[in-house]
Amino acid sequence: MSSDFPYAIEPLEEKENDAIRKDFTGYLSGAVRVQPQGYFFQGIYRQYAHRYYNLSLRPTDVFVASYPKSGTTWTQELVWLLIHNLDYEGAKVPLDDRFPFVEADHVLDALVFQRPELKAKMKSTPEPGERLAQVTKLEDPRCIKTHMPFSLLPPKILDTCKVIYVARDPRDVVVSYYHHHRMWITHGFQGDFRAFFDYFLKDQVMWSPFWDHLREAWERRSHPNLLILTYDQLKEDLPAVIRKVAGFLGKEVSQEEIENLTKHLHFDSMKSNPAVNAVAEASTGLLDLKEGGFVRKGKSGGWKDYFEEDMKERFHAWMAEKGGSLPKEFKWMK
Ligand code: PPS
Repeated sequence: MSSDFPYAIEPLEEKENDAIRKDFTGYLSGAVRVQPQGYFFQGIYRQYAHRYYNLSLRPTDVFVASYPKSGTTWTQELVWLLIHNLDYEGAKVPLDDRFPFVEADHVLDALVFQRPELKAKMKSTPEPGERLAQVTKLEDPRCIKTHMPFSLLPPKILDTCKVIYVARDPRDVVVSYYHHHRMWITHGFQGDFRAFFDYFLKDQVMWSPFWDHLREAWERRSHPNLLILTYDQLKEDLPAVIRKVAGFLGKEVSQEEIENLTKHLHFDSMKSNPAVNAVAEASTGLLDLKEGGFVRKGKSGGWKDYFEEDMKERFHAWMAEKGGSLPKEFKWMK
């Protein structure tokens, strides 16, 4: 703990770390937890924690924040287009360059700098801190993606800039996150879905615990600079979400513009759009577009094809115990 980062970062038990290093071949620096909530990260996070927490903010910044696999990319594309007055030509640039992921460095470093055999496979190798530097160099208005919970972001974030937080049913999140962990060599997950499910329920995956992450956003929901959306809302009525986000960002959109944007953001068009479906990242060697690709199935309720009976019960008990009133607020538990 230091004055520029107020939380303790503790390593996991050595036995737990050994299992994690074996099952997640990208996690060479092992894993740590940030107390008091126990947020789980690769050990390399130690080098970045204070830099994320003290990120210099601008009043024109717009953040899209989420627990991973909650509809971040979908929301980013929507937000970027609204902010840039529906510049579809400009939106052909890879999303990651237009709307960088501020904490990407701490996912990349372990792989690139400690595993020479993987480095050899990469077509280009990011430098440490490169992604954070990219964010600091962006012109206004900056669009920034983060998976950090509020407590690990700059404390003044909501008093300074706008944040759109998107949340998704954790049962769909765990399925999507499983495929994600198998696709990205930065995670390199070796196990099957059941094994990943166990890690998820133990909060031993990056950016967990899920419920604390969501609760931190929910507690701030009345702040005028925070808008909370859900993946289900985007699925059920995208034009209504576009109107809501436009209002939040102070943008006017006509009916025709809403219709065109709805078409652009449709699952089929996102799936075939190389600027948003991680083709650029795949070309560097960082991920292998297997497992159905980055824009994969795009379903609500797809978890039903993955969960066996005992898993349904365990997940339900976990939601009831850890989620408190949240699963009901979000209509994820009947
Ligand atoms: S990440 O890696 O955390 O930023 O991933 P994230 O973007 O949050 O989530 C990826 C999931 O969102 C789905 N997706 C969409 N669903 C419906 N319509 C559209 N347009 C869309 N774009 C992305 C994507 O397919 C991932 O979900 P799964 O369940 O894996 O398909």
